[in-house]
Amino acid sequence: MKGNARKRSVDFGLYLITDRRLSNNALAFHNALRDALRGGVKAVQLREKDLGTRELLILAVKMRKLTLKFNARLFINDRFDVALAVGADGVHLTQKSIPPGAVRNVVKDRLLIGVSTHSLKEARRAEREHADFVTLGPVYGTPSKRRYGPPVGLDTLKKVCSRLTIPVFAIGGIKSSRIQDVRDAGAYGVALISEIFASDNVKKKSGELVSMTDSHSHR
Ligand code: TZP
Repeated sequence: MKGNARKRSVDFGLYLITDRRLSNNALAFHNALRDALRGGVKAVQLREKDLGTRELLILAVKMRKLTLKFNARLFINDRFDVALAVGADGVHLTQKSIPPGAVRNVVKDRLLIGVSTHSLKEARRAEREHADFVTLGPVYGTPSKRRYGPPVGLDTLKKVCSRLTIPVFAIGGIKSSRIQDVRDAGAYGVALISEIFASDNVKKKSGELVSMTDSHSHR
């Protein structure tokens, strides 16, 4: 295949999402991310919604360098243009983004497409529109409940997992202690922020989570 047009696969079970505000400063954020990668994290989504385009691009370039060092996948939230510009592996779309089908028409196989969903209806639509995977949640209540809406619960997770053929990642309030339950519900993997970024030992916590979710690992 030519250039970037190689087939990519969802070869990770743990999907780390950034929130740089959980770190004290830019250096602490960089170090936390590096520790997560050292701990074995193989997929990271840059999700910093308050950044302007240029700031986002600068941070994305740094993250691309860092993730490549660890052979980890990089996704950019919402912005497929930024994802293409920095050579990321994928874009992660929200329900307000350009829909996955339209993004797919532009990017072809150059990017994996993940989509945030909150119901069976949204998840099925994402699958129909050629998403490679979805996140479904919040499964559990999170402190940030106001931002993410009420929890959908394990029953909805189970239903969505049984009706979709693409991978479903459980998101929202995911902690080590809940991984068995979401995997039992059929989740392909988990997506999370605070369990890693708010941990006082990011590398150790990452290693623990990777070992609980690594059946799709590409290492
Ligand atoms: N979407 C649904 S819940 C959520 C997002 C981005 C936040 C997940 O954060 P945490 O800290 O892992 O609960």
